[in-house]
Amino acid sequence: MPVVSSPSEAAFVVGIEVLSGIVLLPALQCRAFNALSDKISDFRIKQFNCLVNKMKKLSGFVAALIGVLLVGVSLAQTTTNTGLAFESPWVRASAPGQKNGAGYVQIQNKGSQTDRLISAATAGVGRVELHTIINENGVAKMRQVQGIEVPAGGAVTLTPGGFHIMFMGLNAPFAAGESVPVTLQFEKAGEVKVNFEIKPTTYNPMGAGHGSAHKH
Ligand SMILES: [Cu+2]
Repeated sequence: MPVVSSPSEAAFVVGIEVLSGIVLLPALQCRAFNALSDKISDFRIKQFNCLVNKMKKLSGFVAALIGVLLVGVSLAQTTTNTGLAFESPWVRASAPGQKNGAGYVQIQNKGSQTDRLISAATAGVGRVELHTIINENGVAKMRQVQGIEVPAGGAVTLTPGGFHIMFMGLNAPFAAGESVPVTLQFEKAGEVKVNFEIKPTTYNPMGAGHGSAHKH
């Protein structure tokens, strides 16, 4: 490579060398090939065919390169879409005879767009709803909500006394030590599968004195 003095000059030289490598070199090779068979009358046709073949190989390479770039772009897209993280997903083990359960988790949004949890689903449960707790004249009541917002660059915490995923009509009780596979549906991120760990009935993430104010 020639000695160069500035970065732009270097880029120019590299550009020229790459160009000559992918366009001029095949042309020169074709000329050399044809020079060996100069007795052949259809010299120009042969040279043309030789060049076409070289270009076909080159376009195959370029197509492969574009493919690799597209895969890279789609991976980057996937990373953005799943900019959600799930901290300590859990449900409480069912008390004897209990037919409902509630799921809690902290959802972090590392992306730059606000997202919304719009539904949840799991097998073996009659119905799954998104709920919050409201205080009505000093009485805590559950209310269904259409979505739970996850602010961009922030988090929302589903916790006893607040937002929760309501599992209604369990076919079998939640048994401590097992887990509940839940498919969460987000407005932007789409479907995300999260395993909710089943904690003992005595489990309280907030410590003593801050137990759930409501019963399901
Ligand atoms: Cu509820």
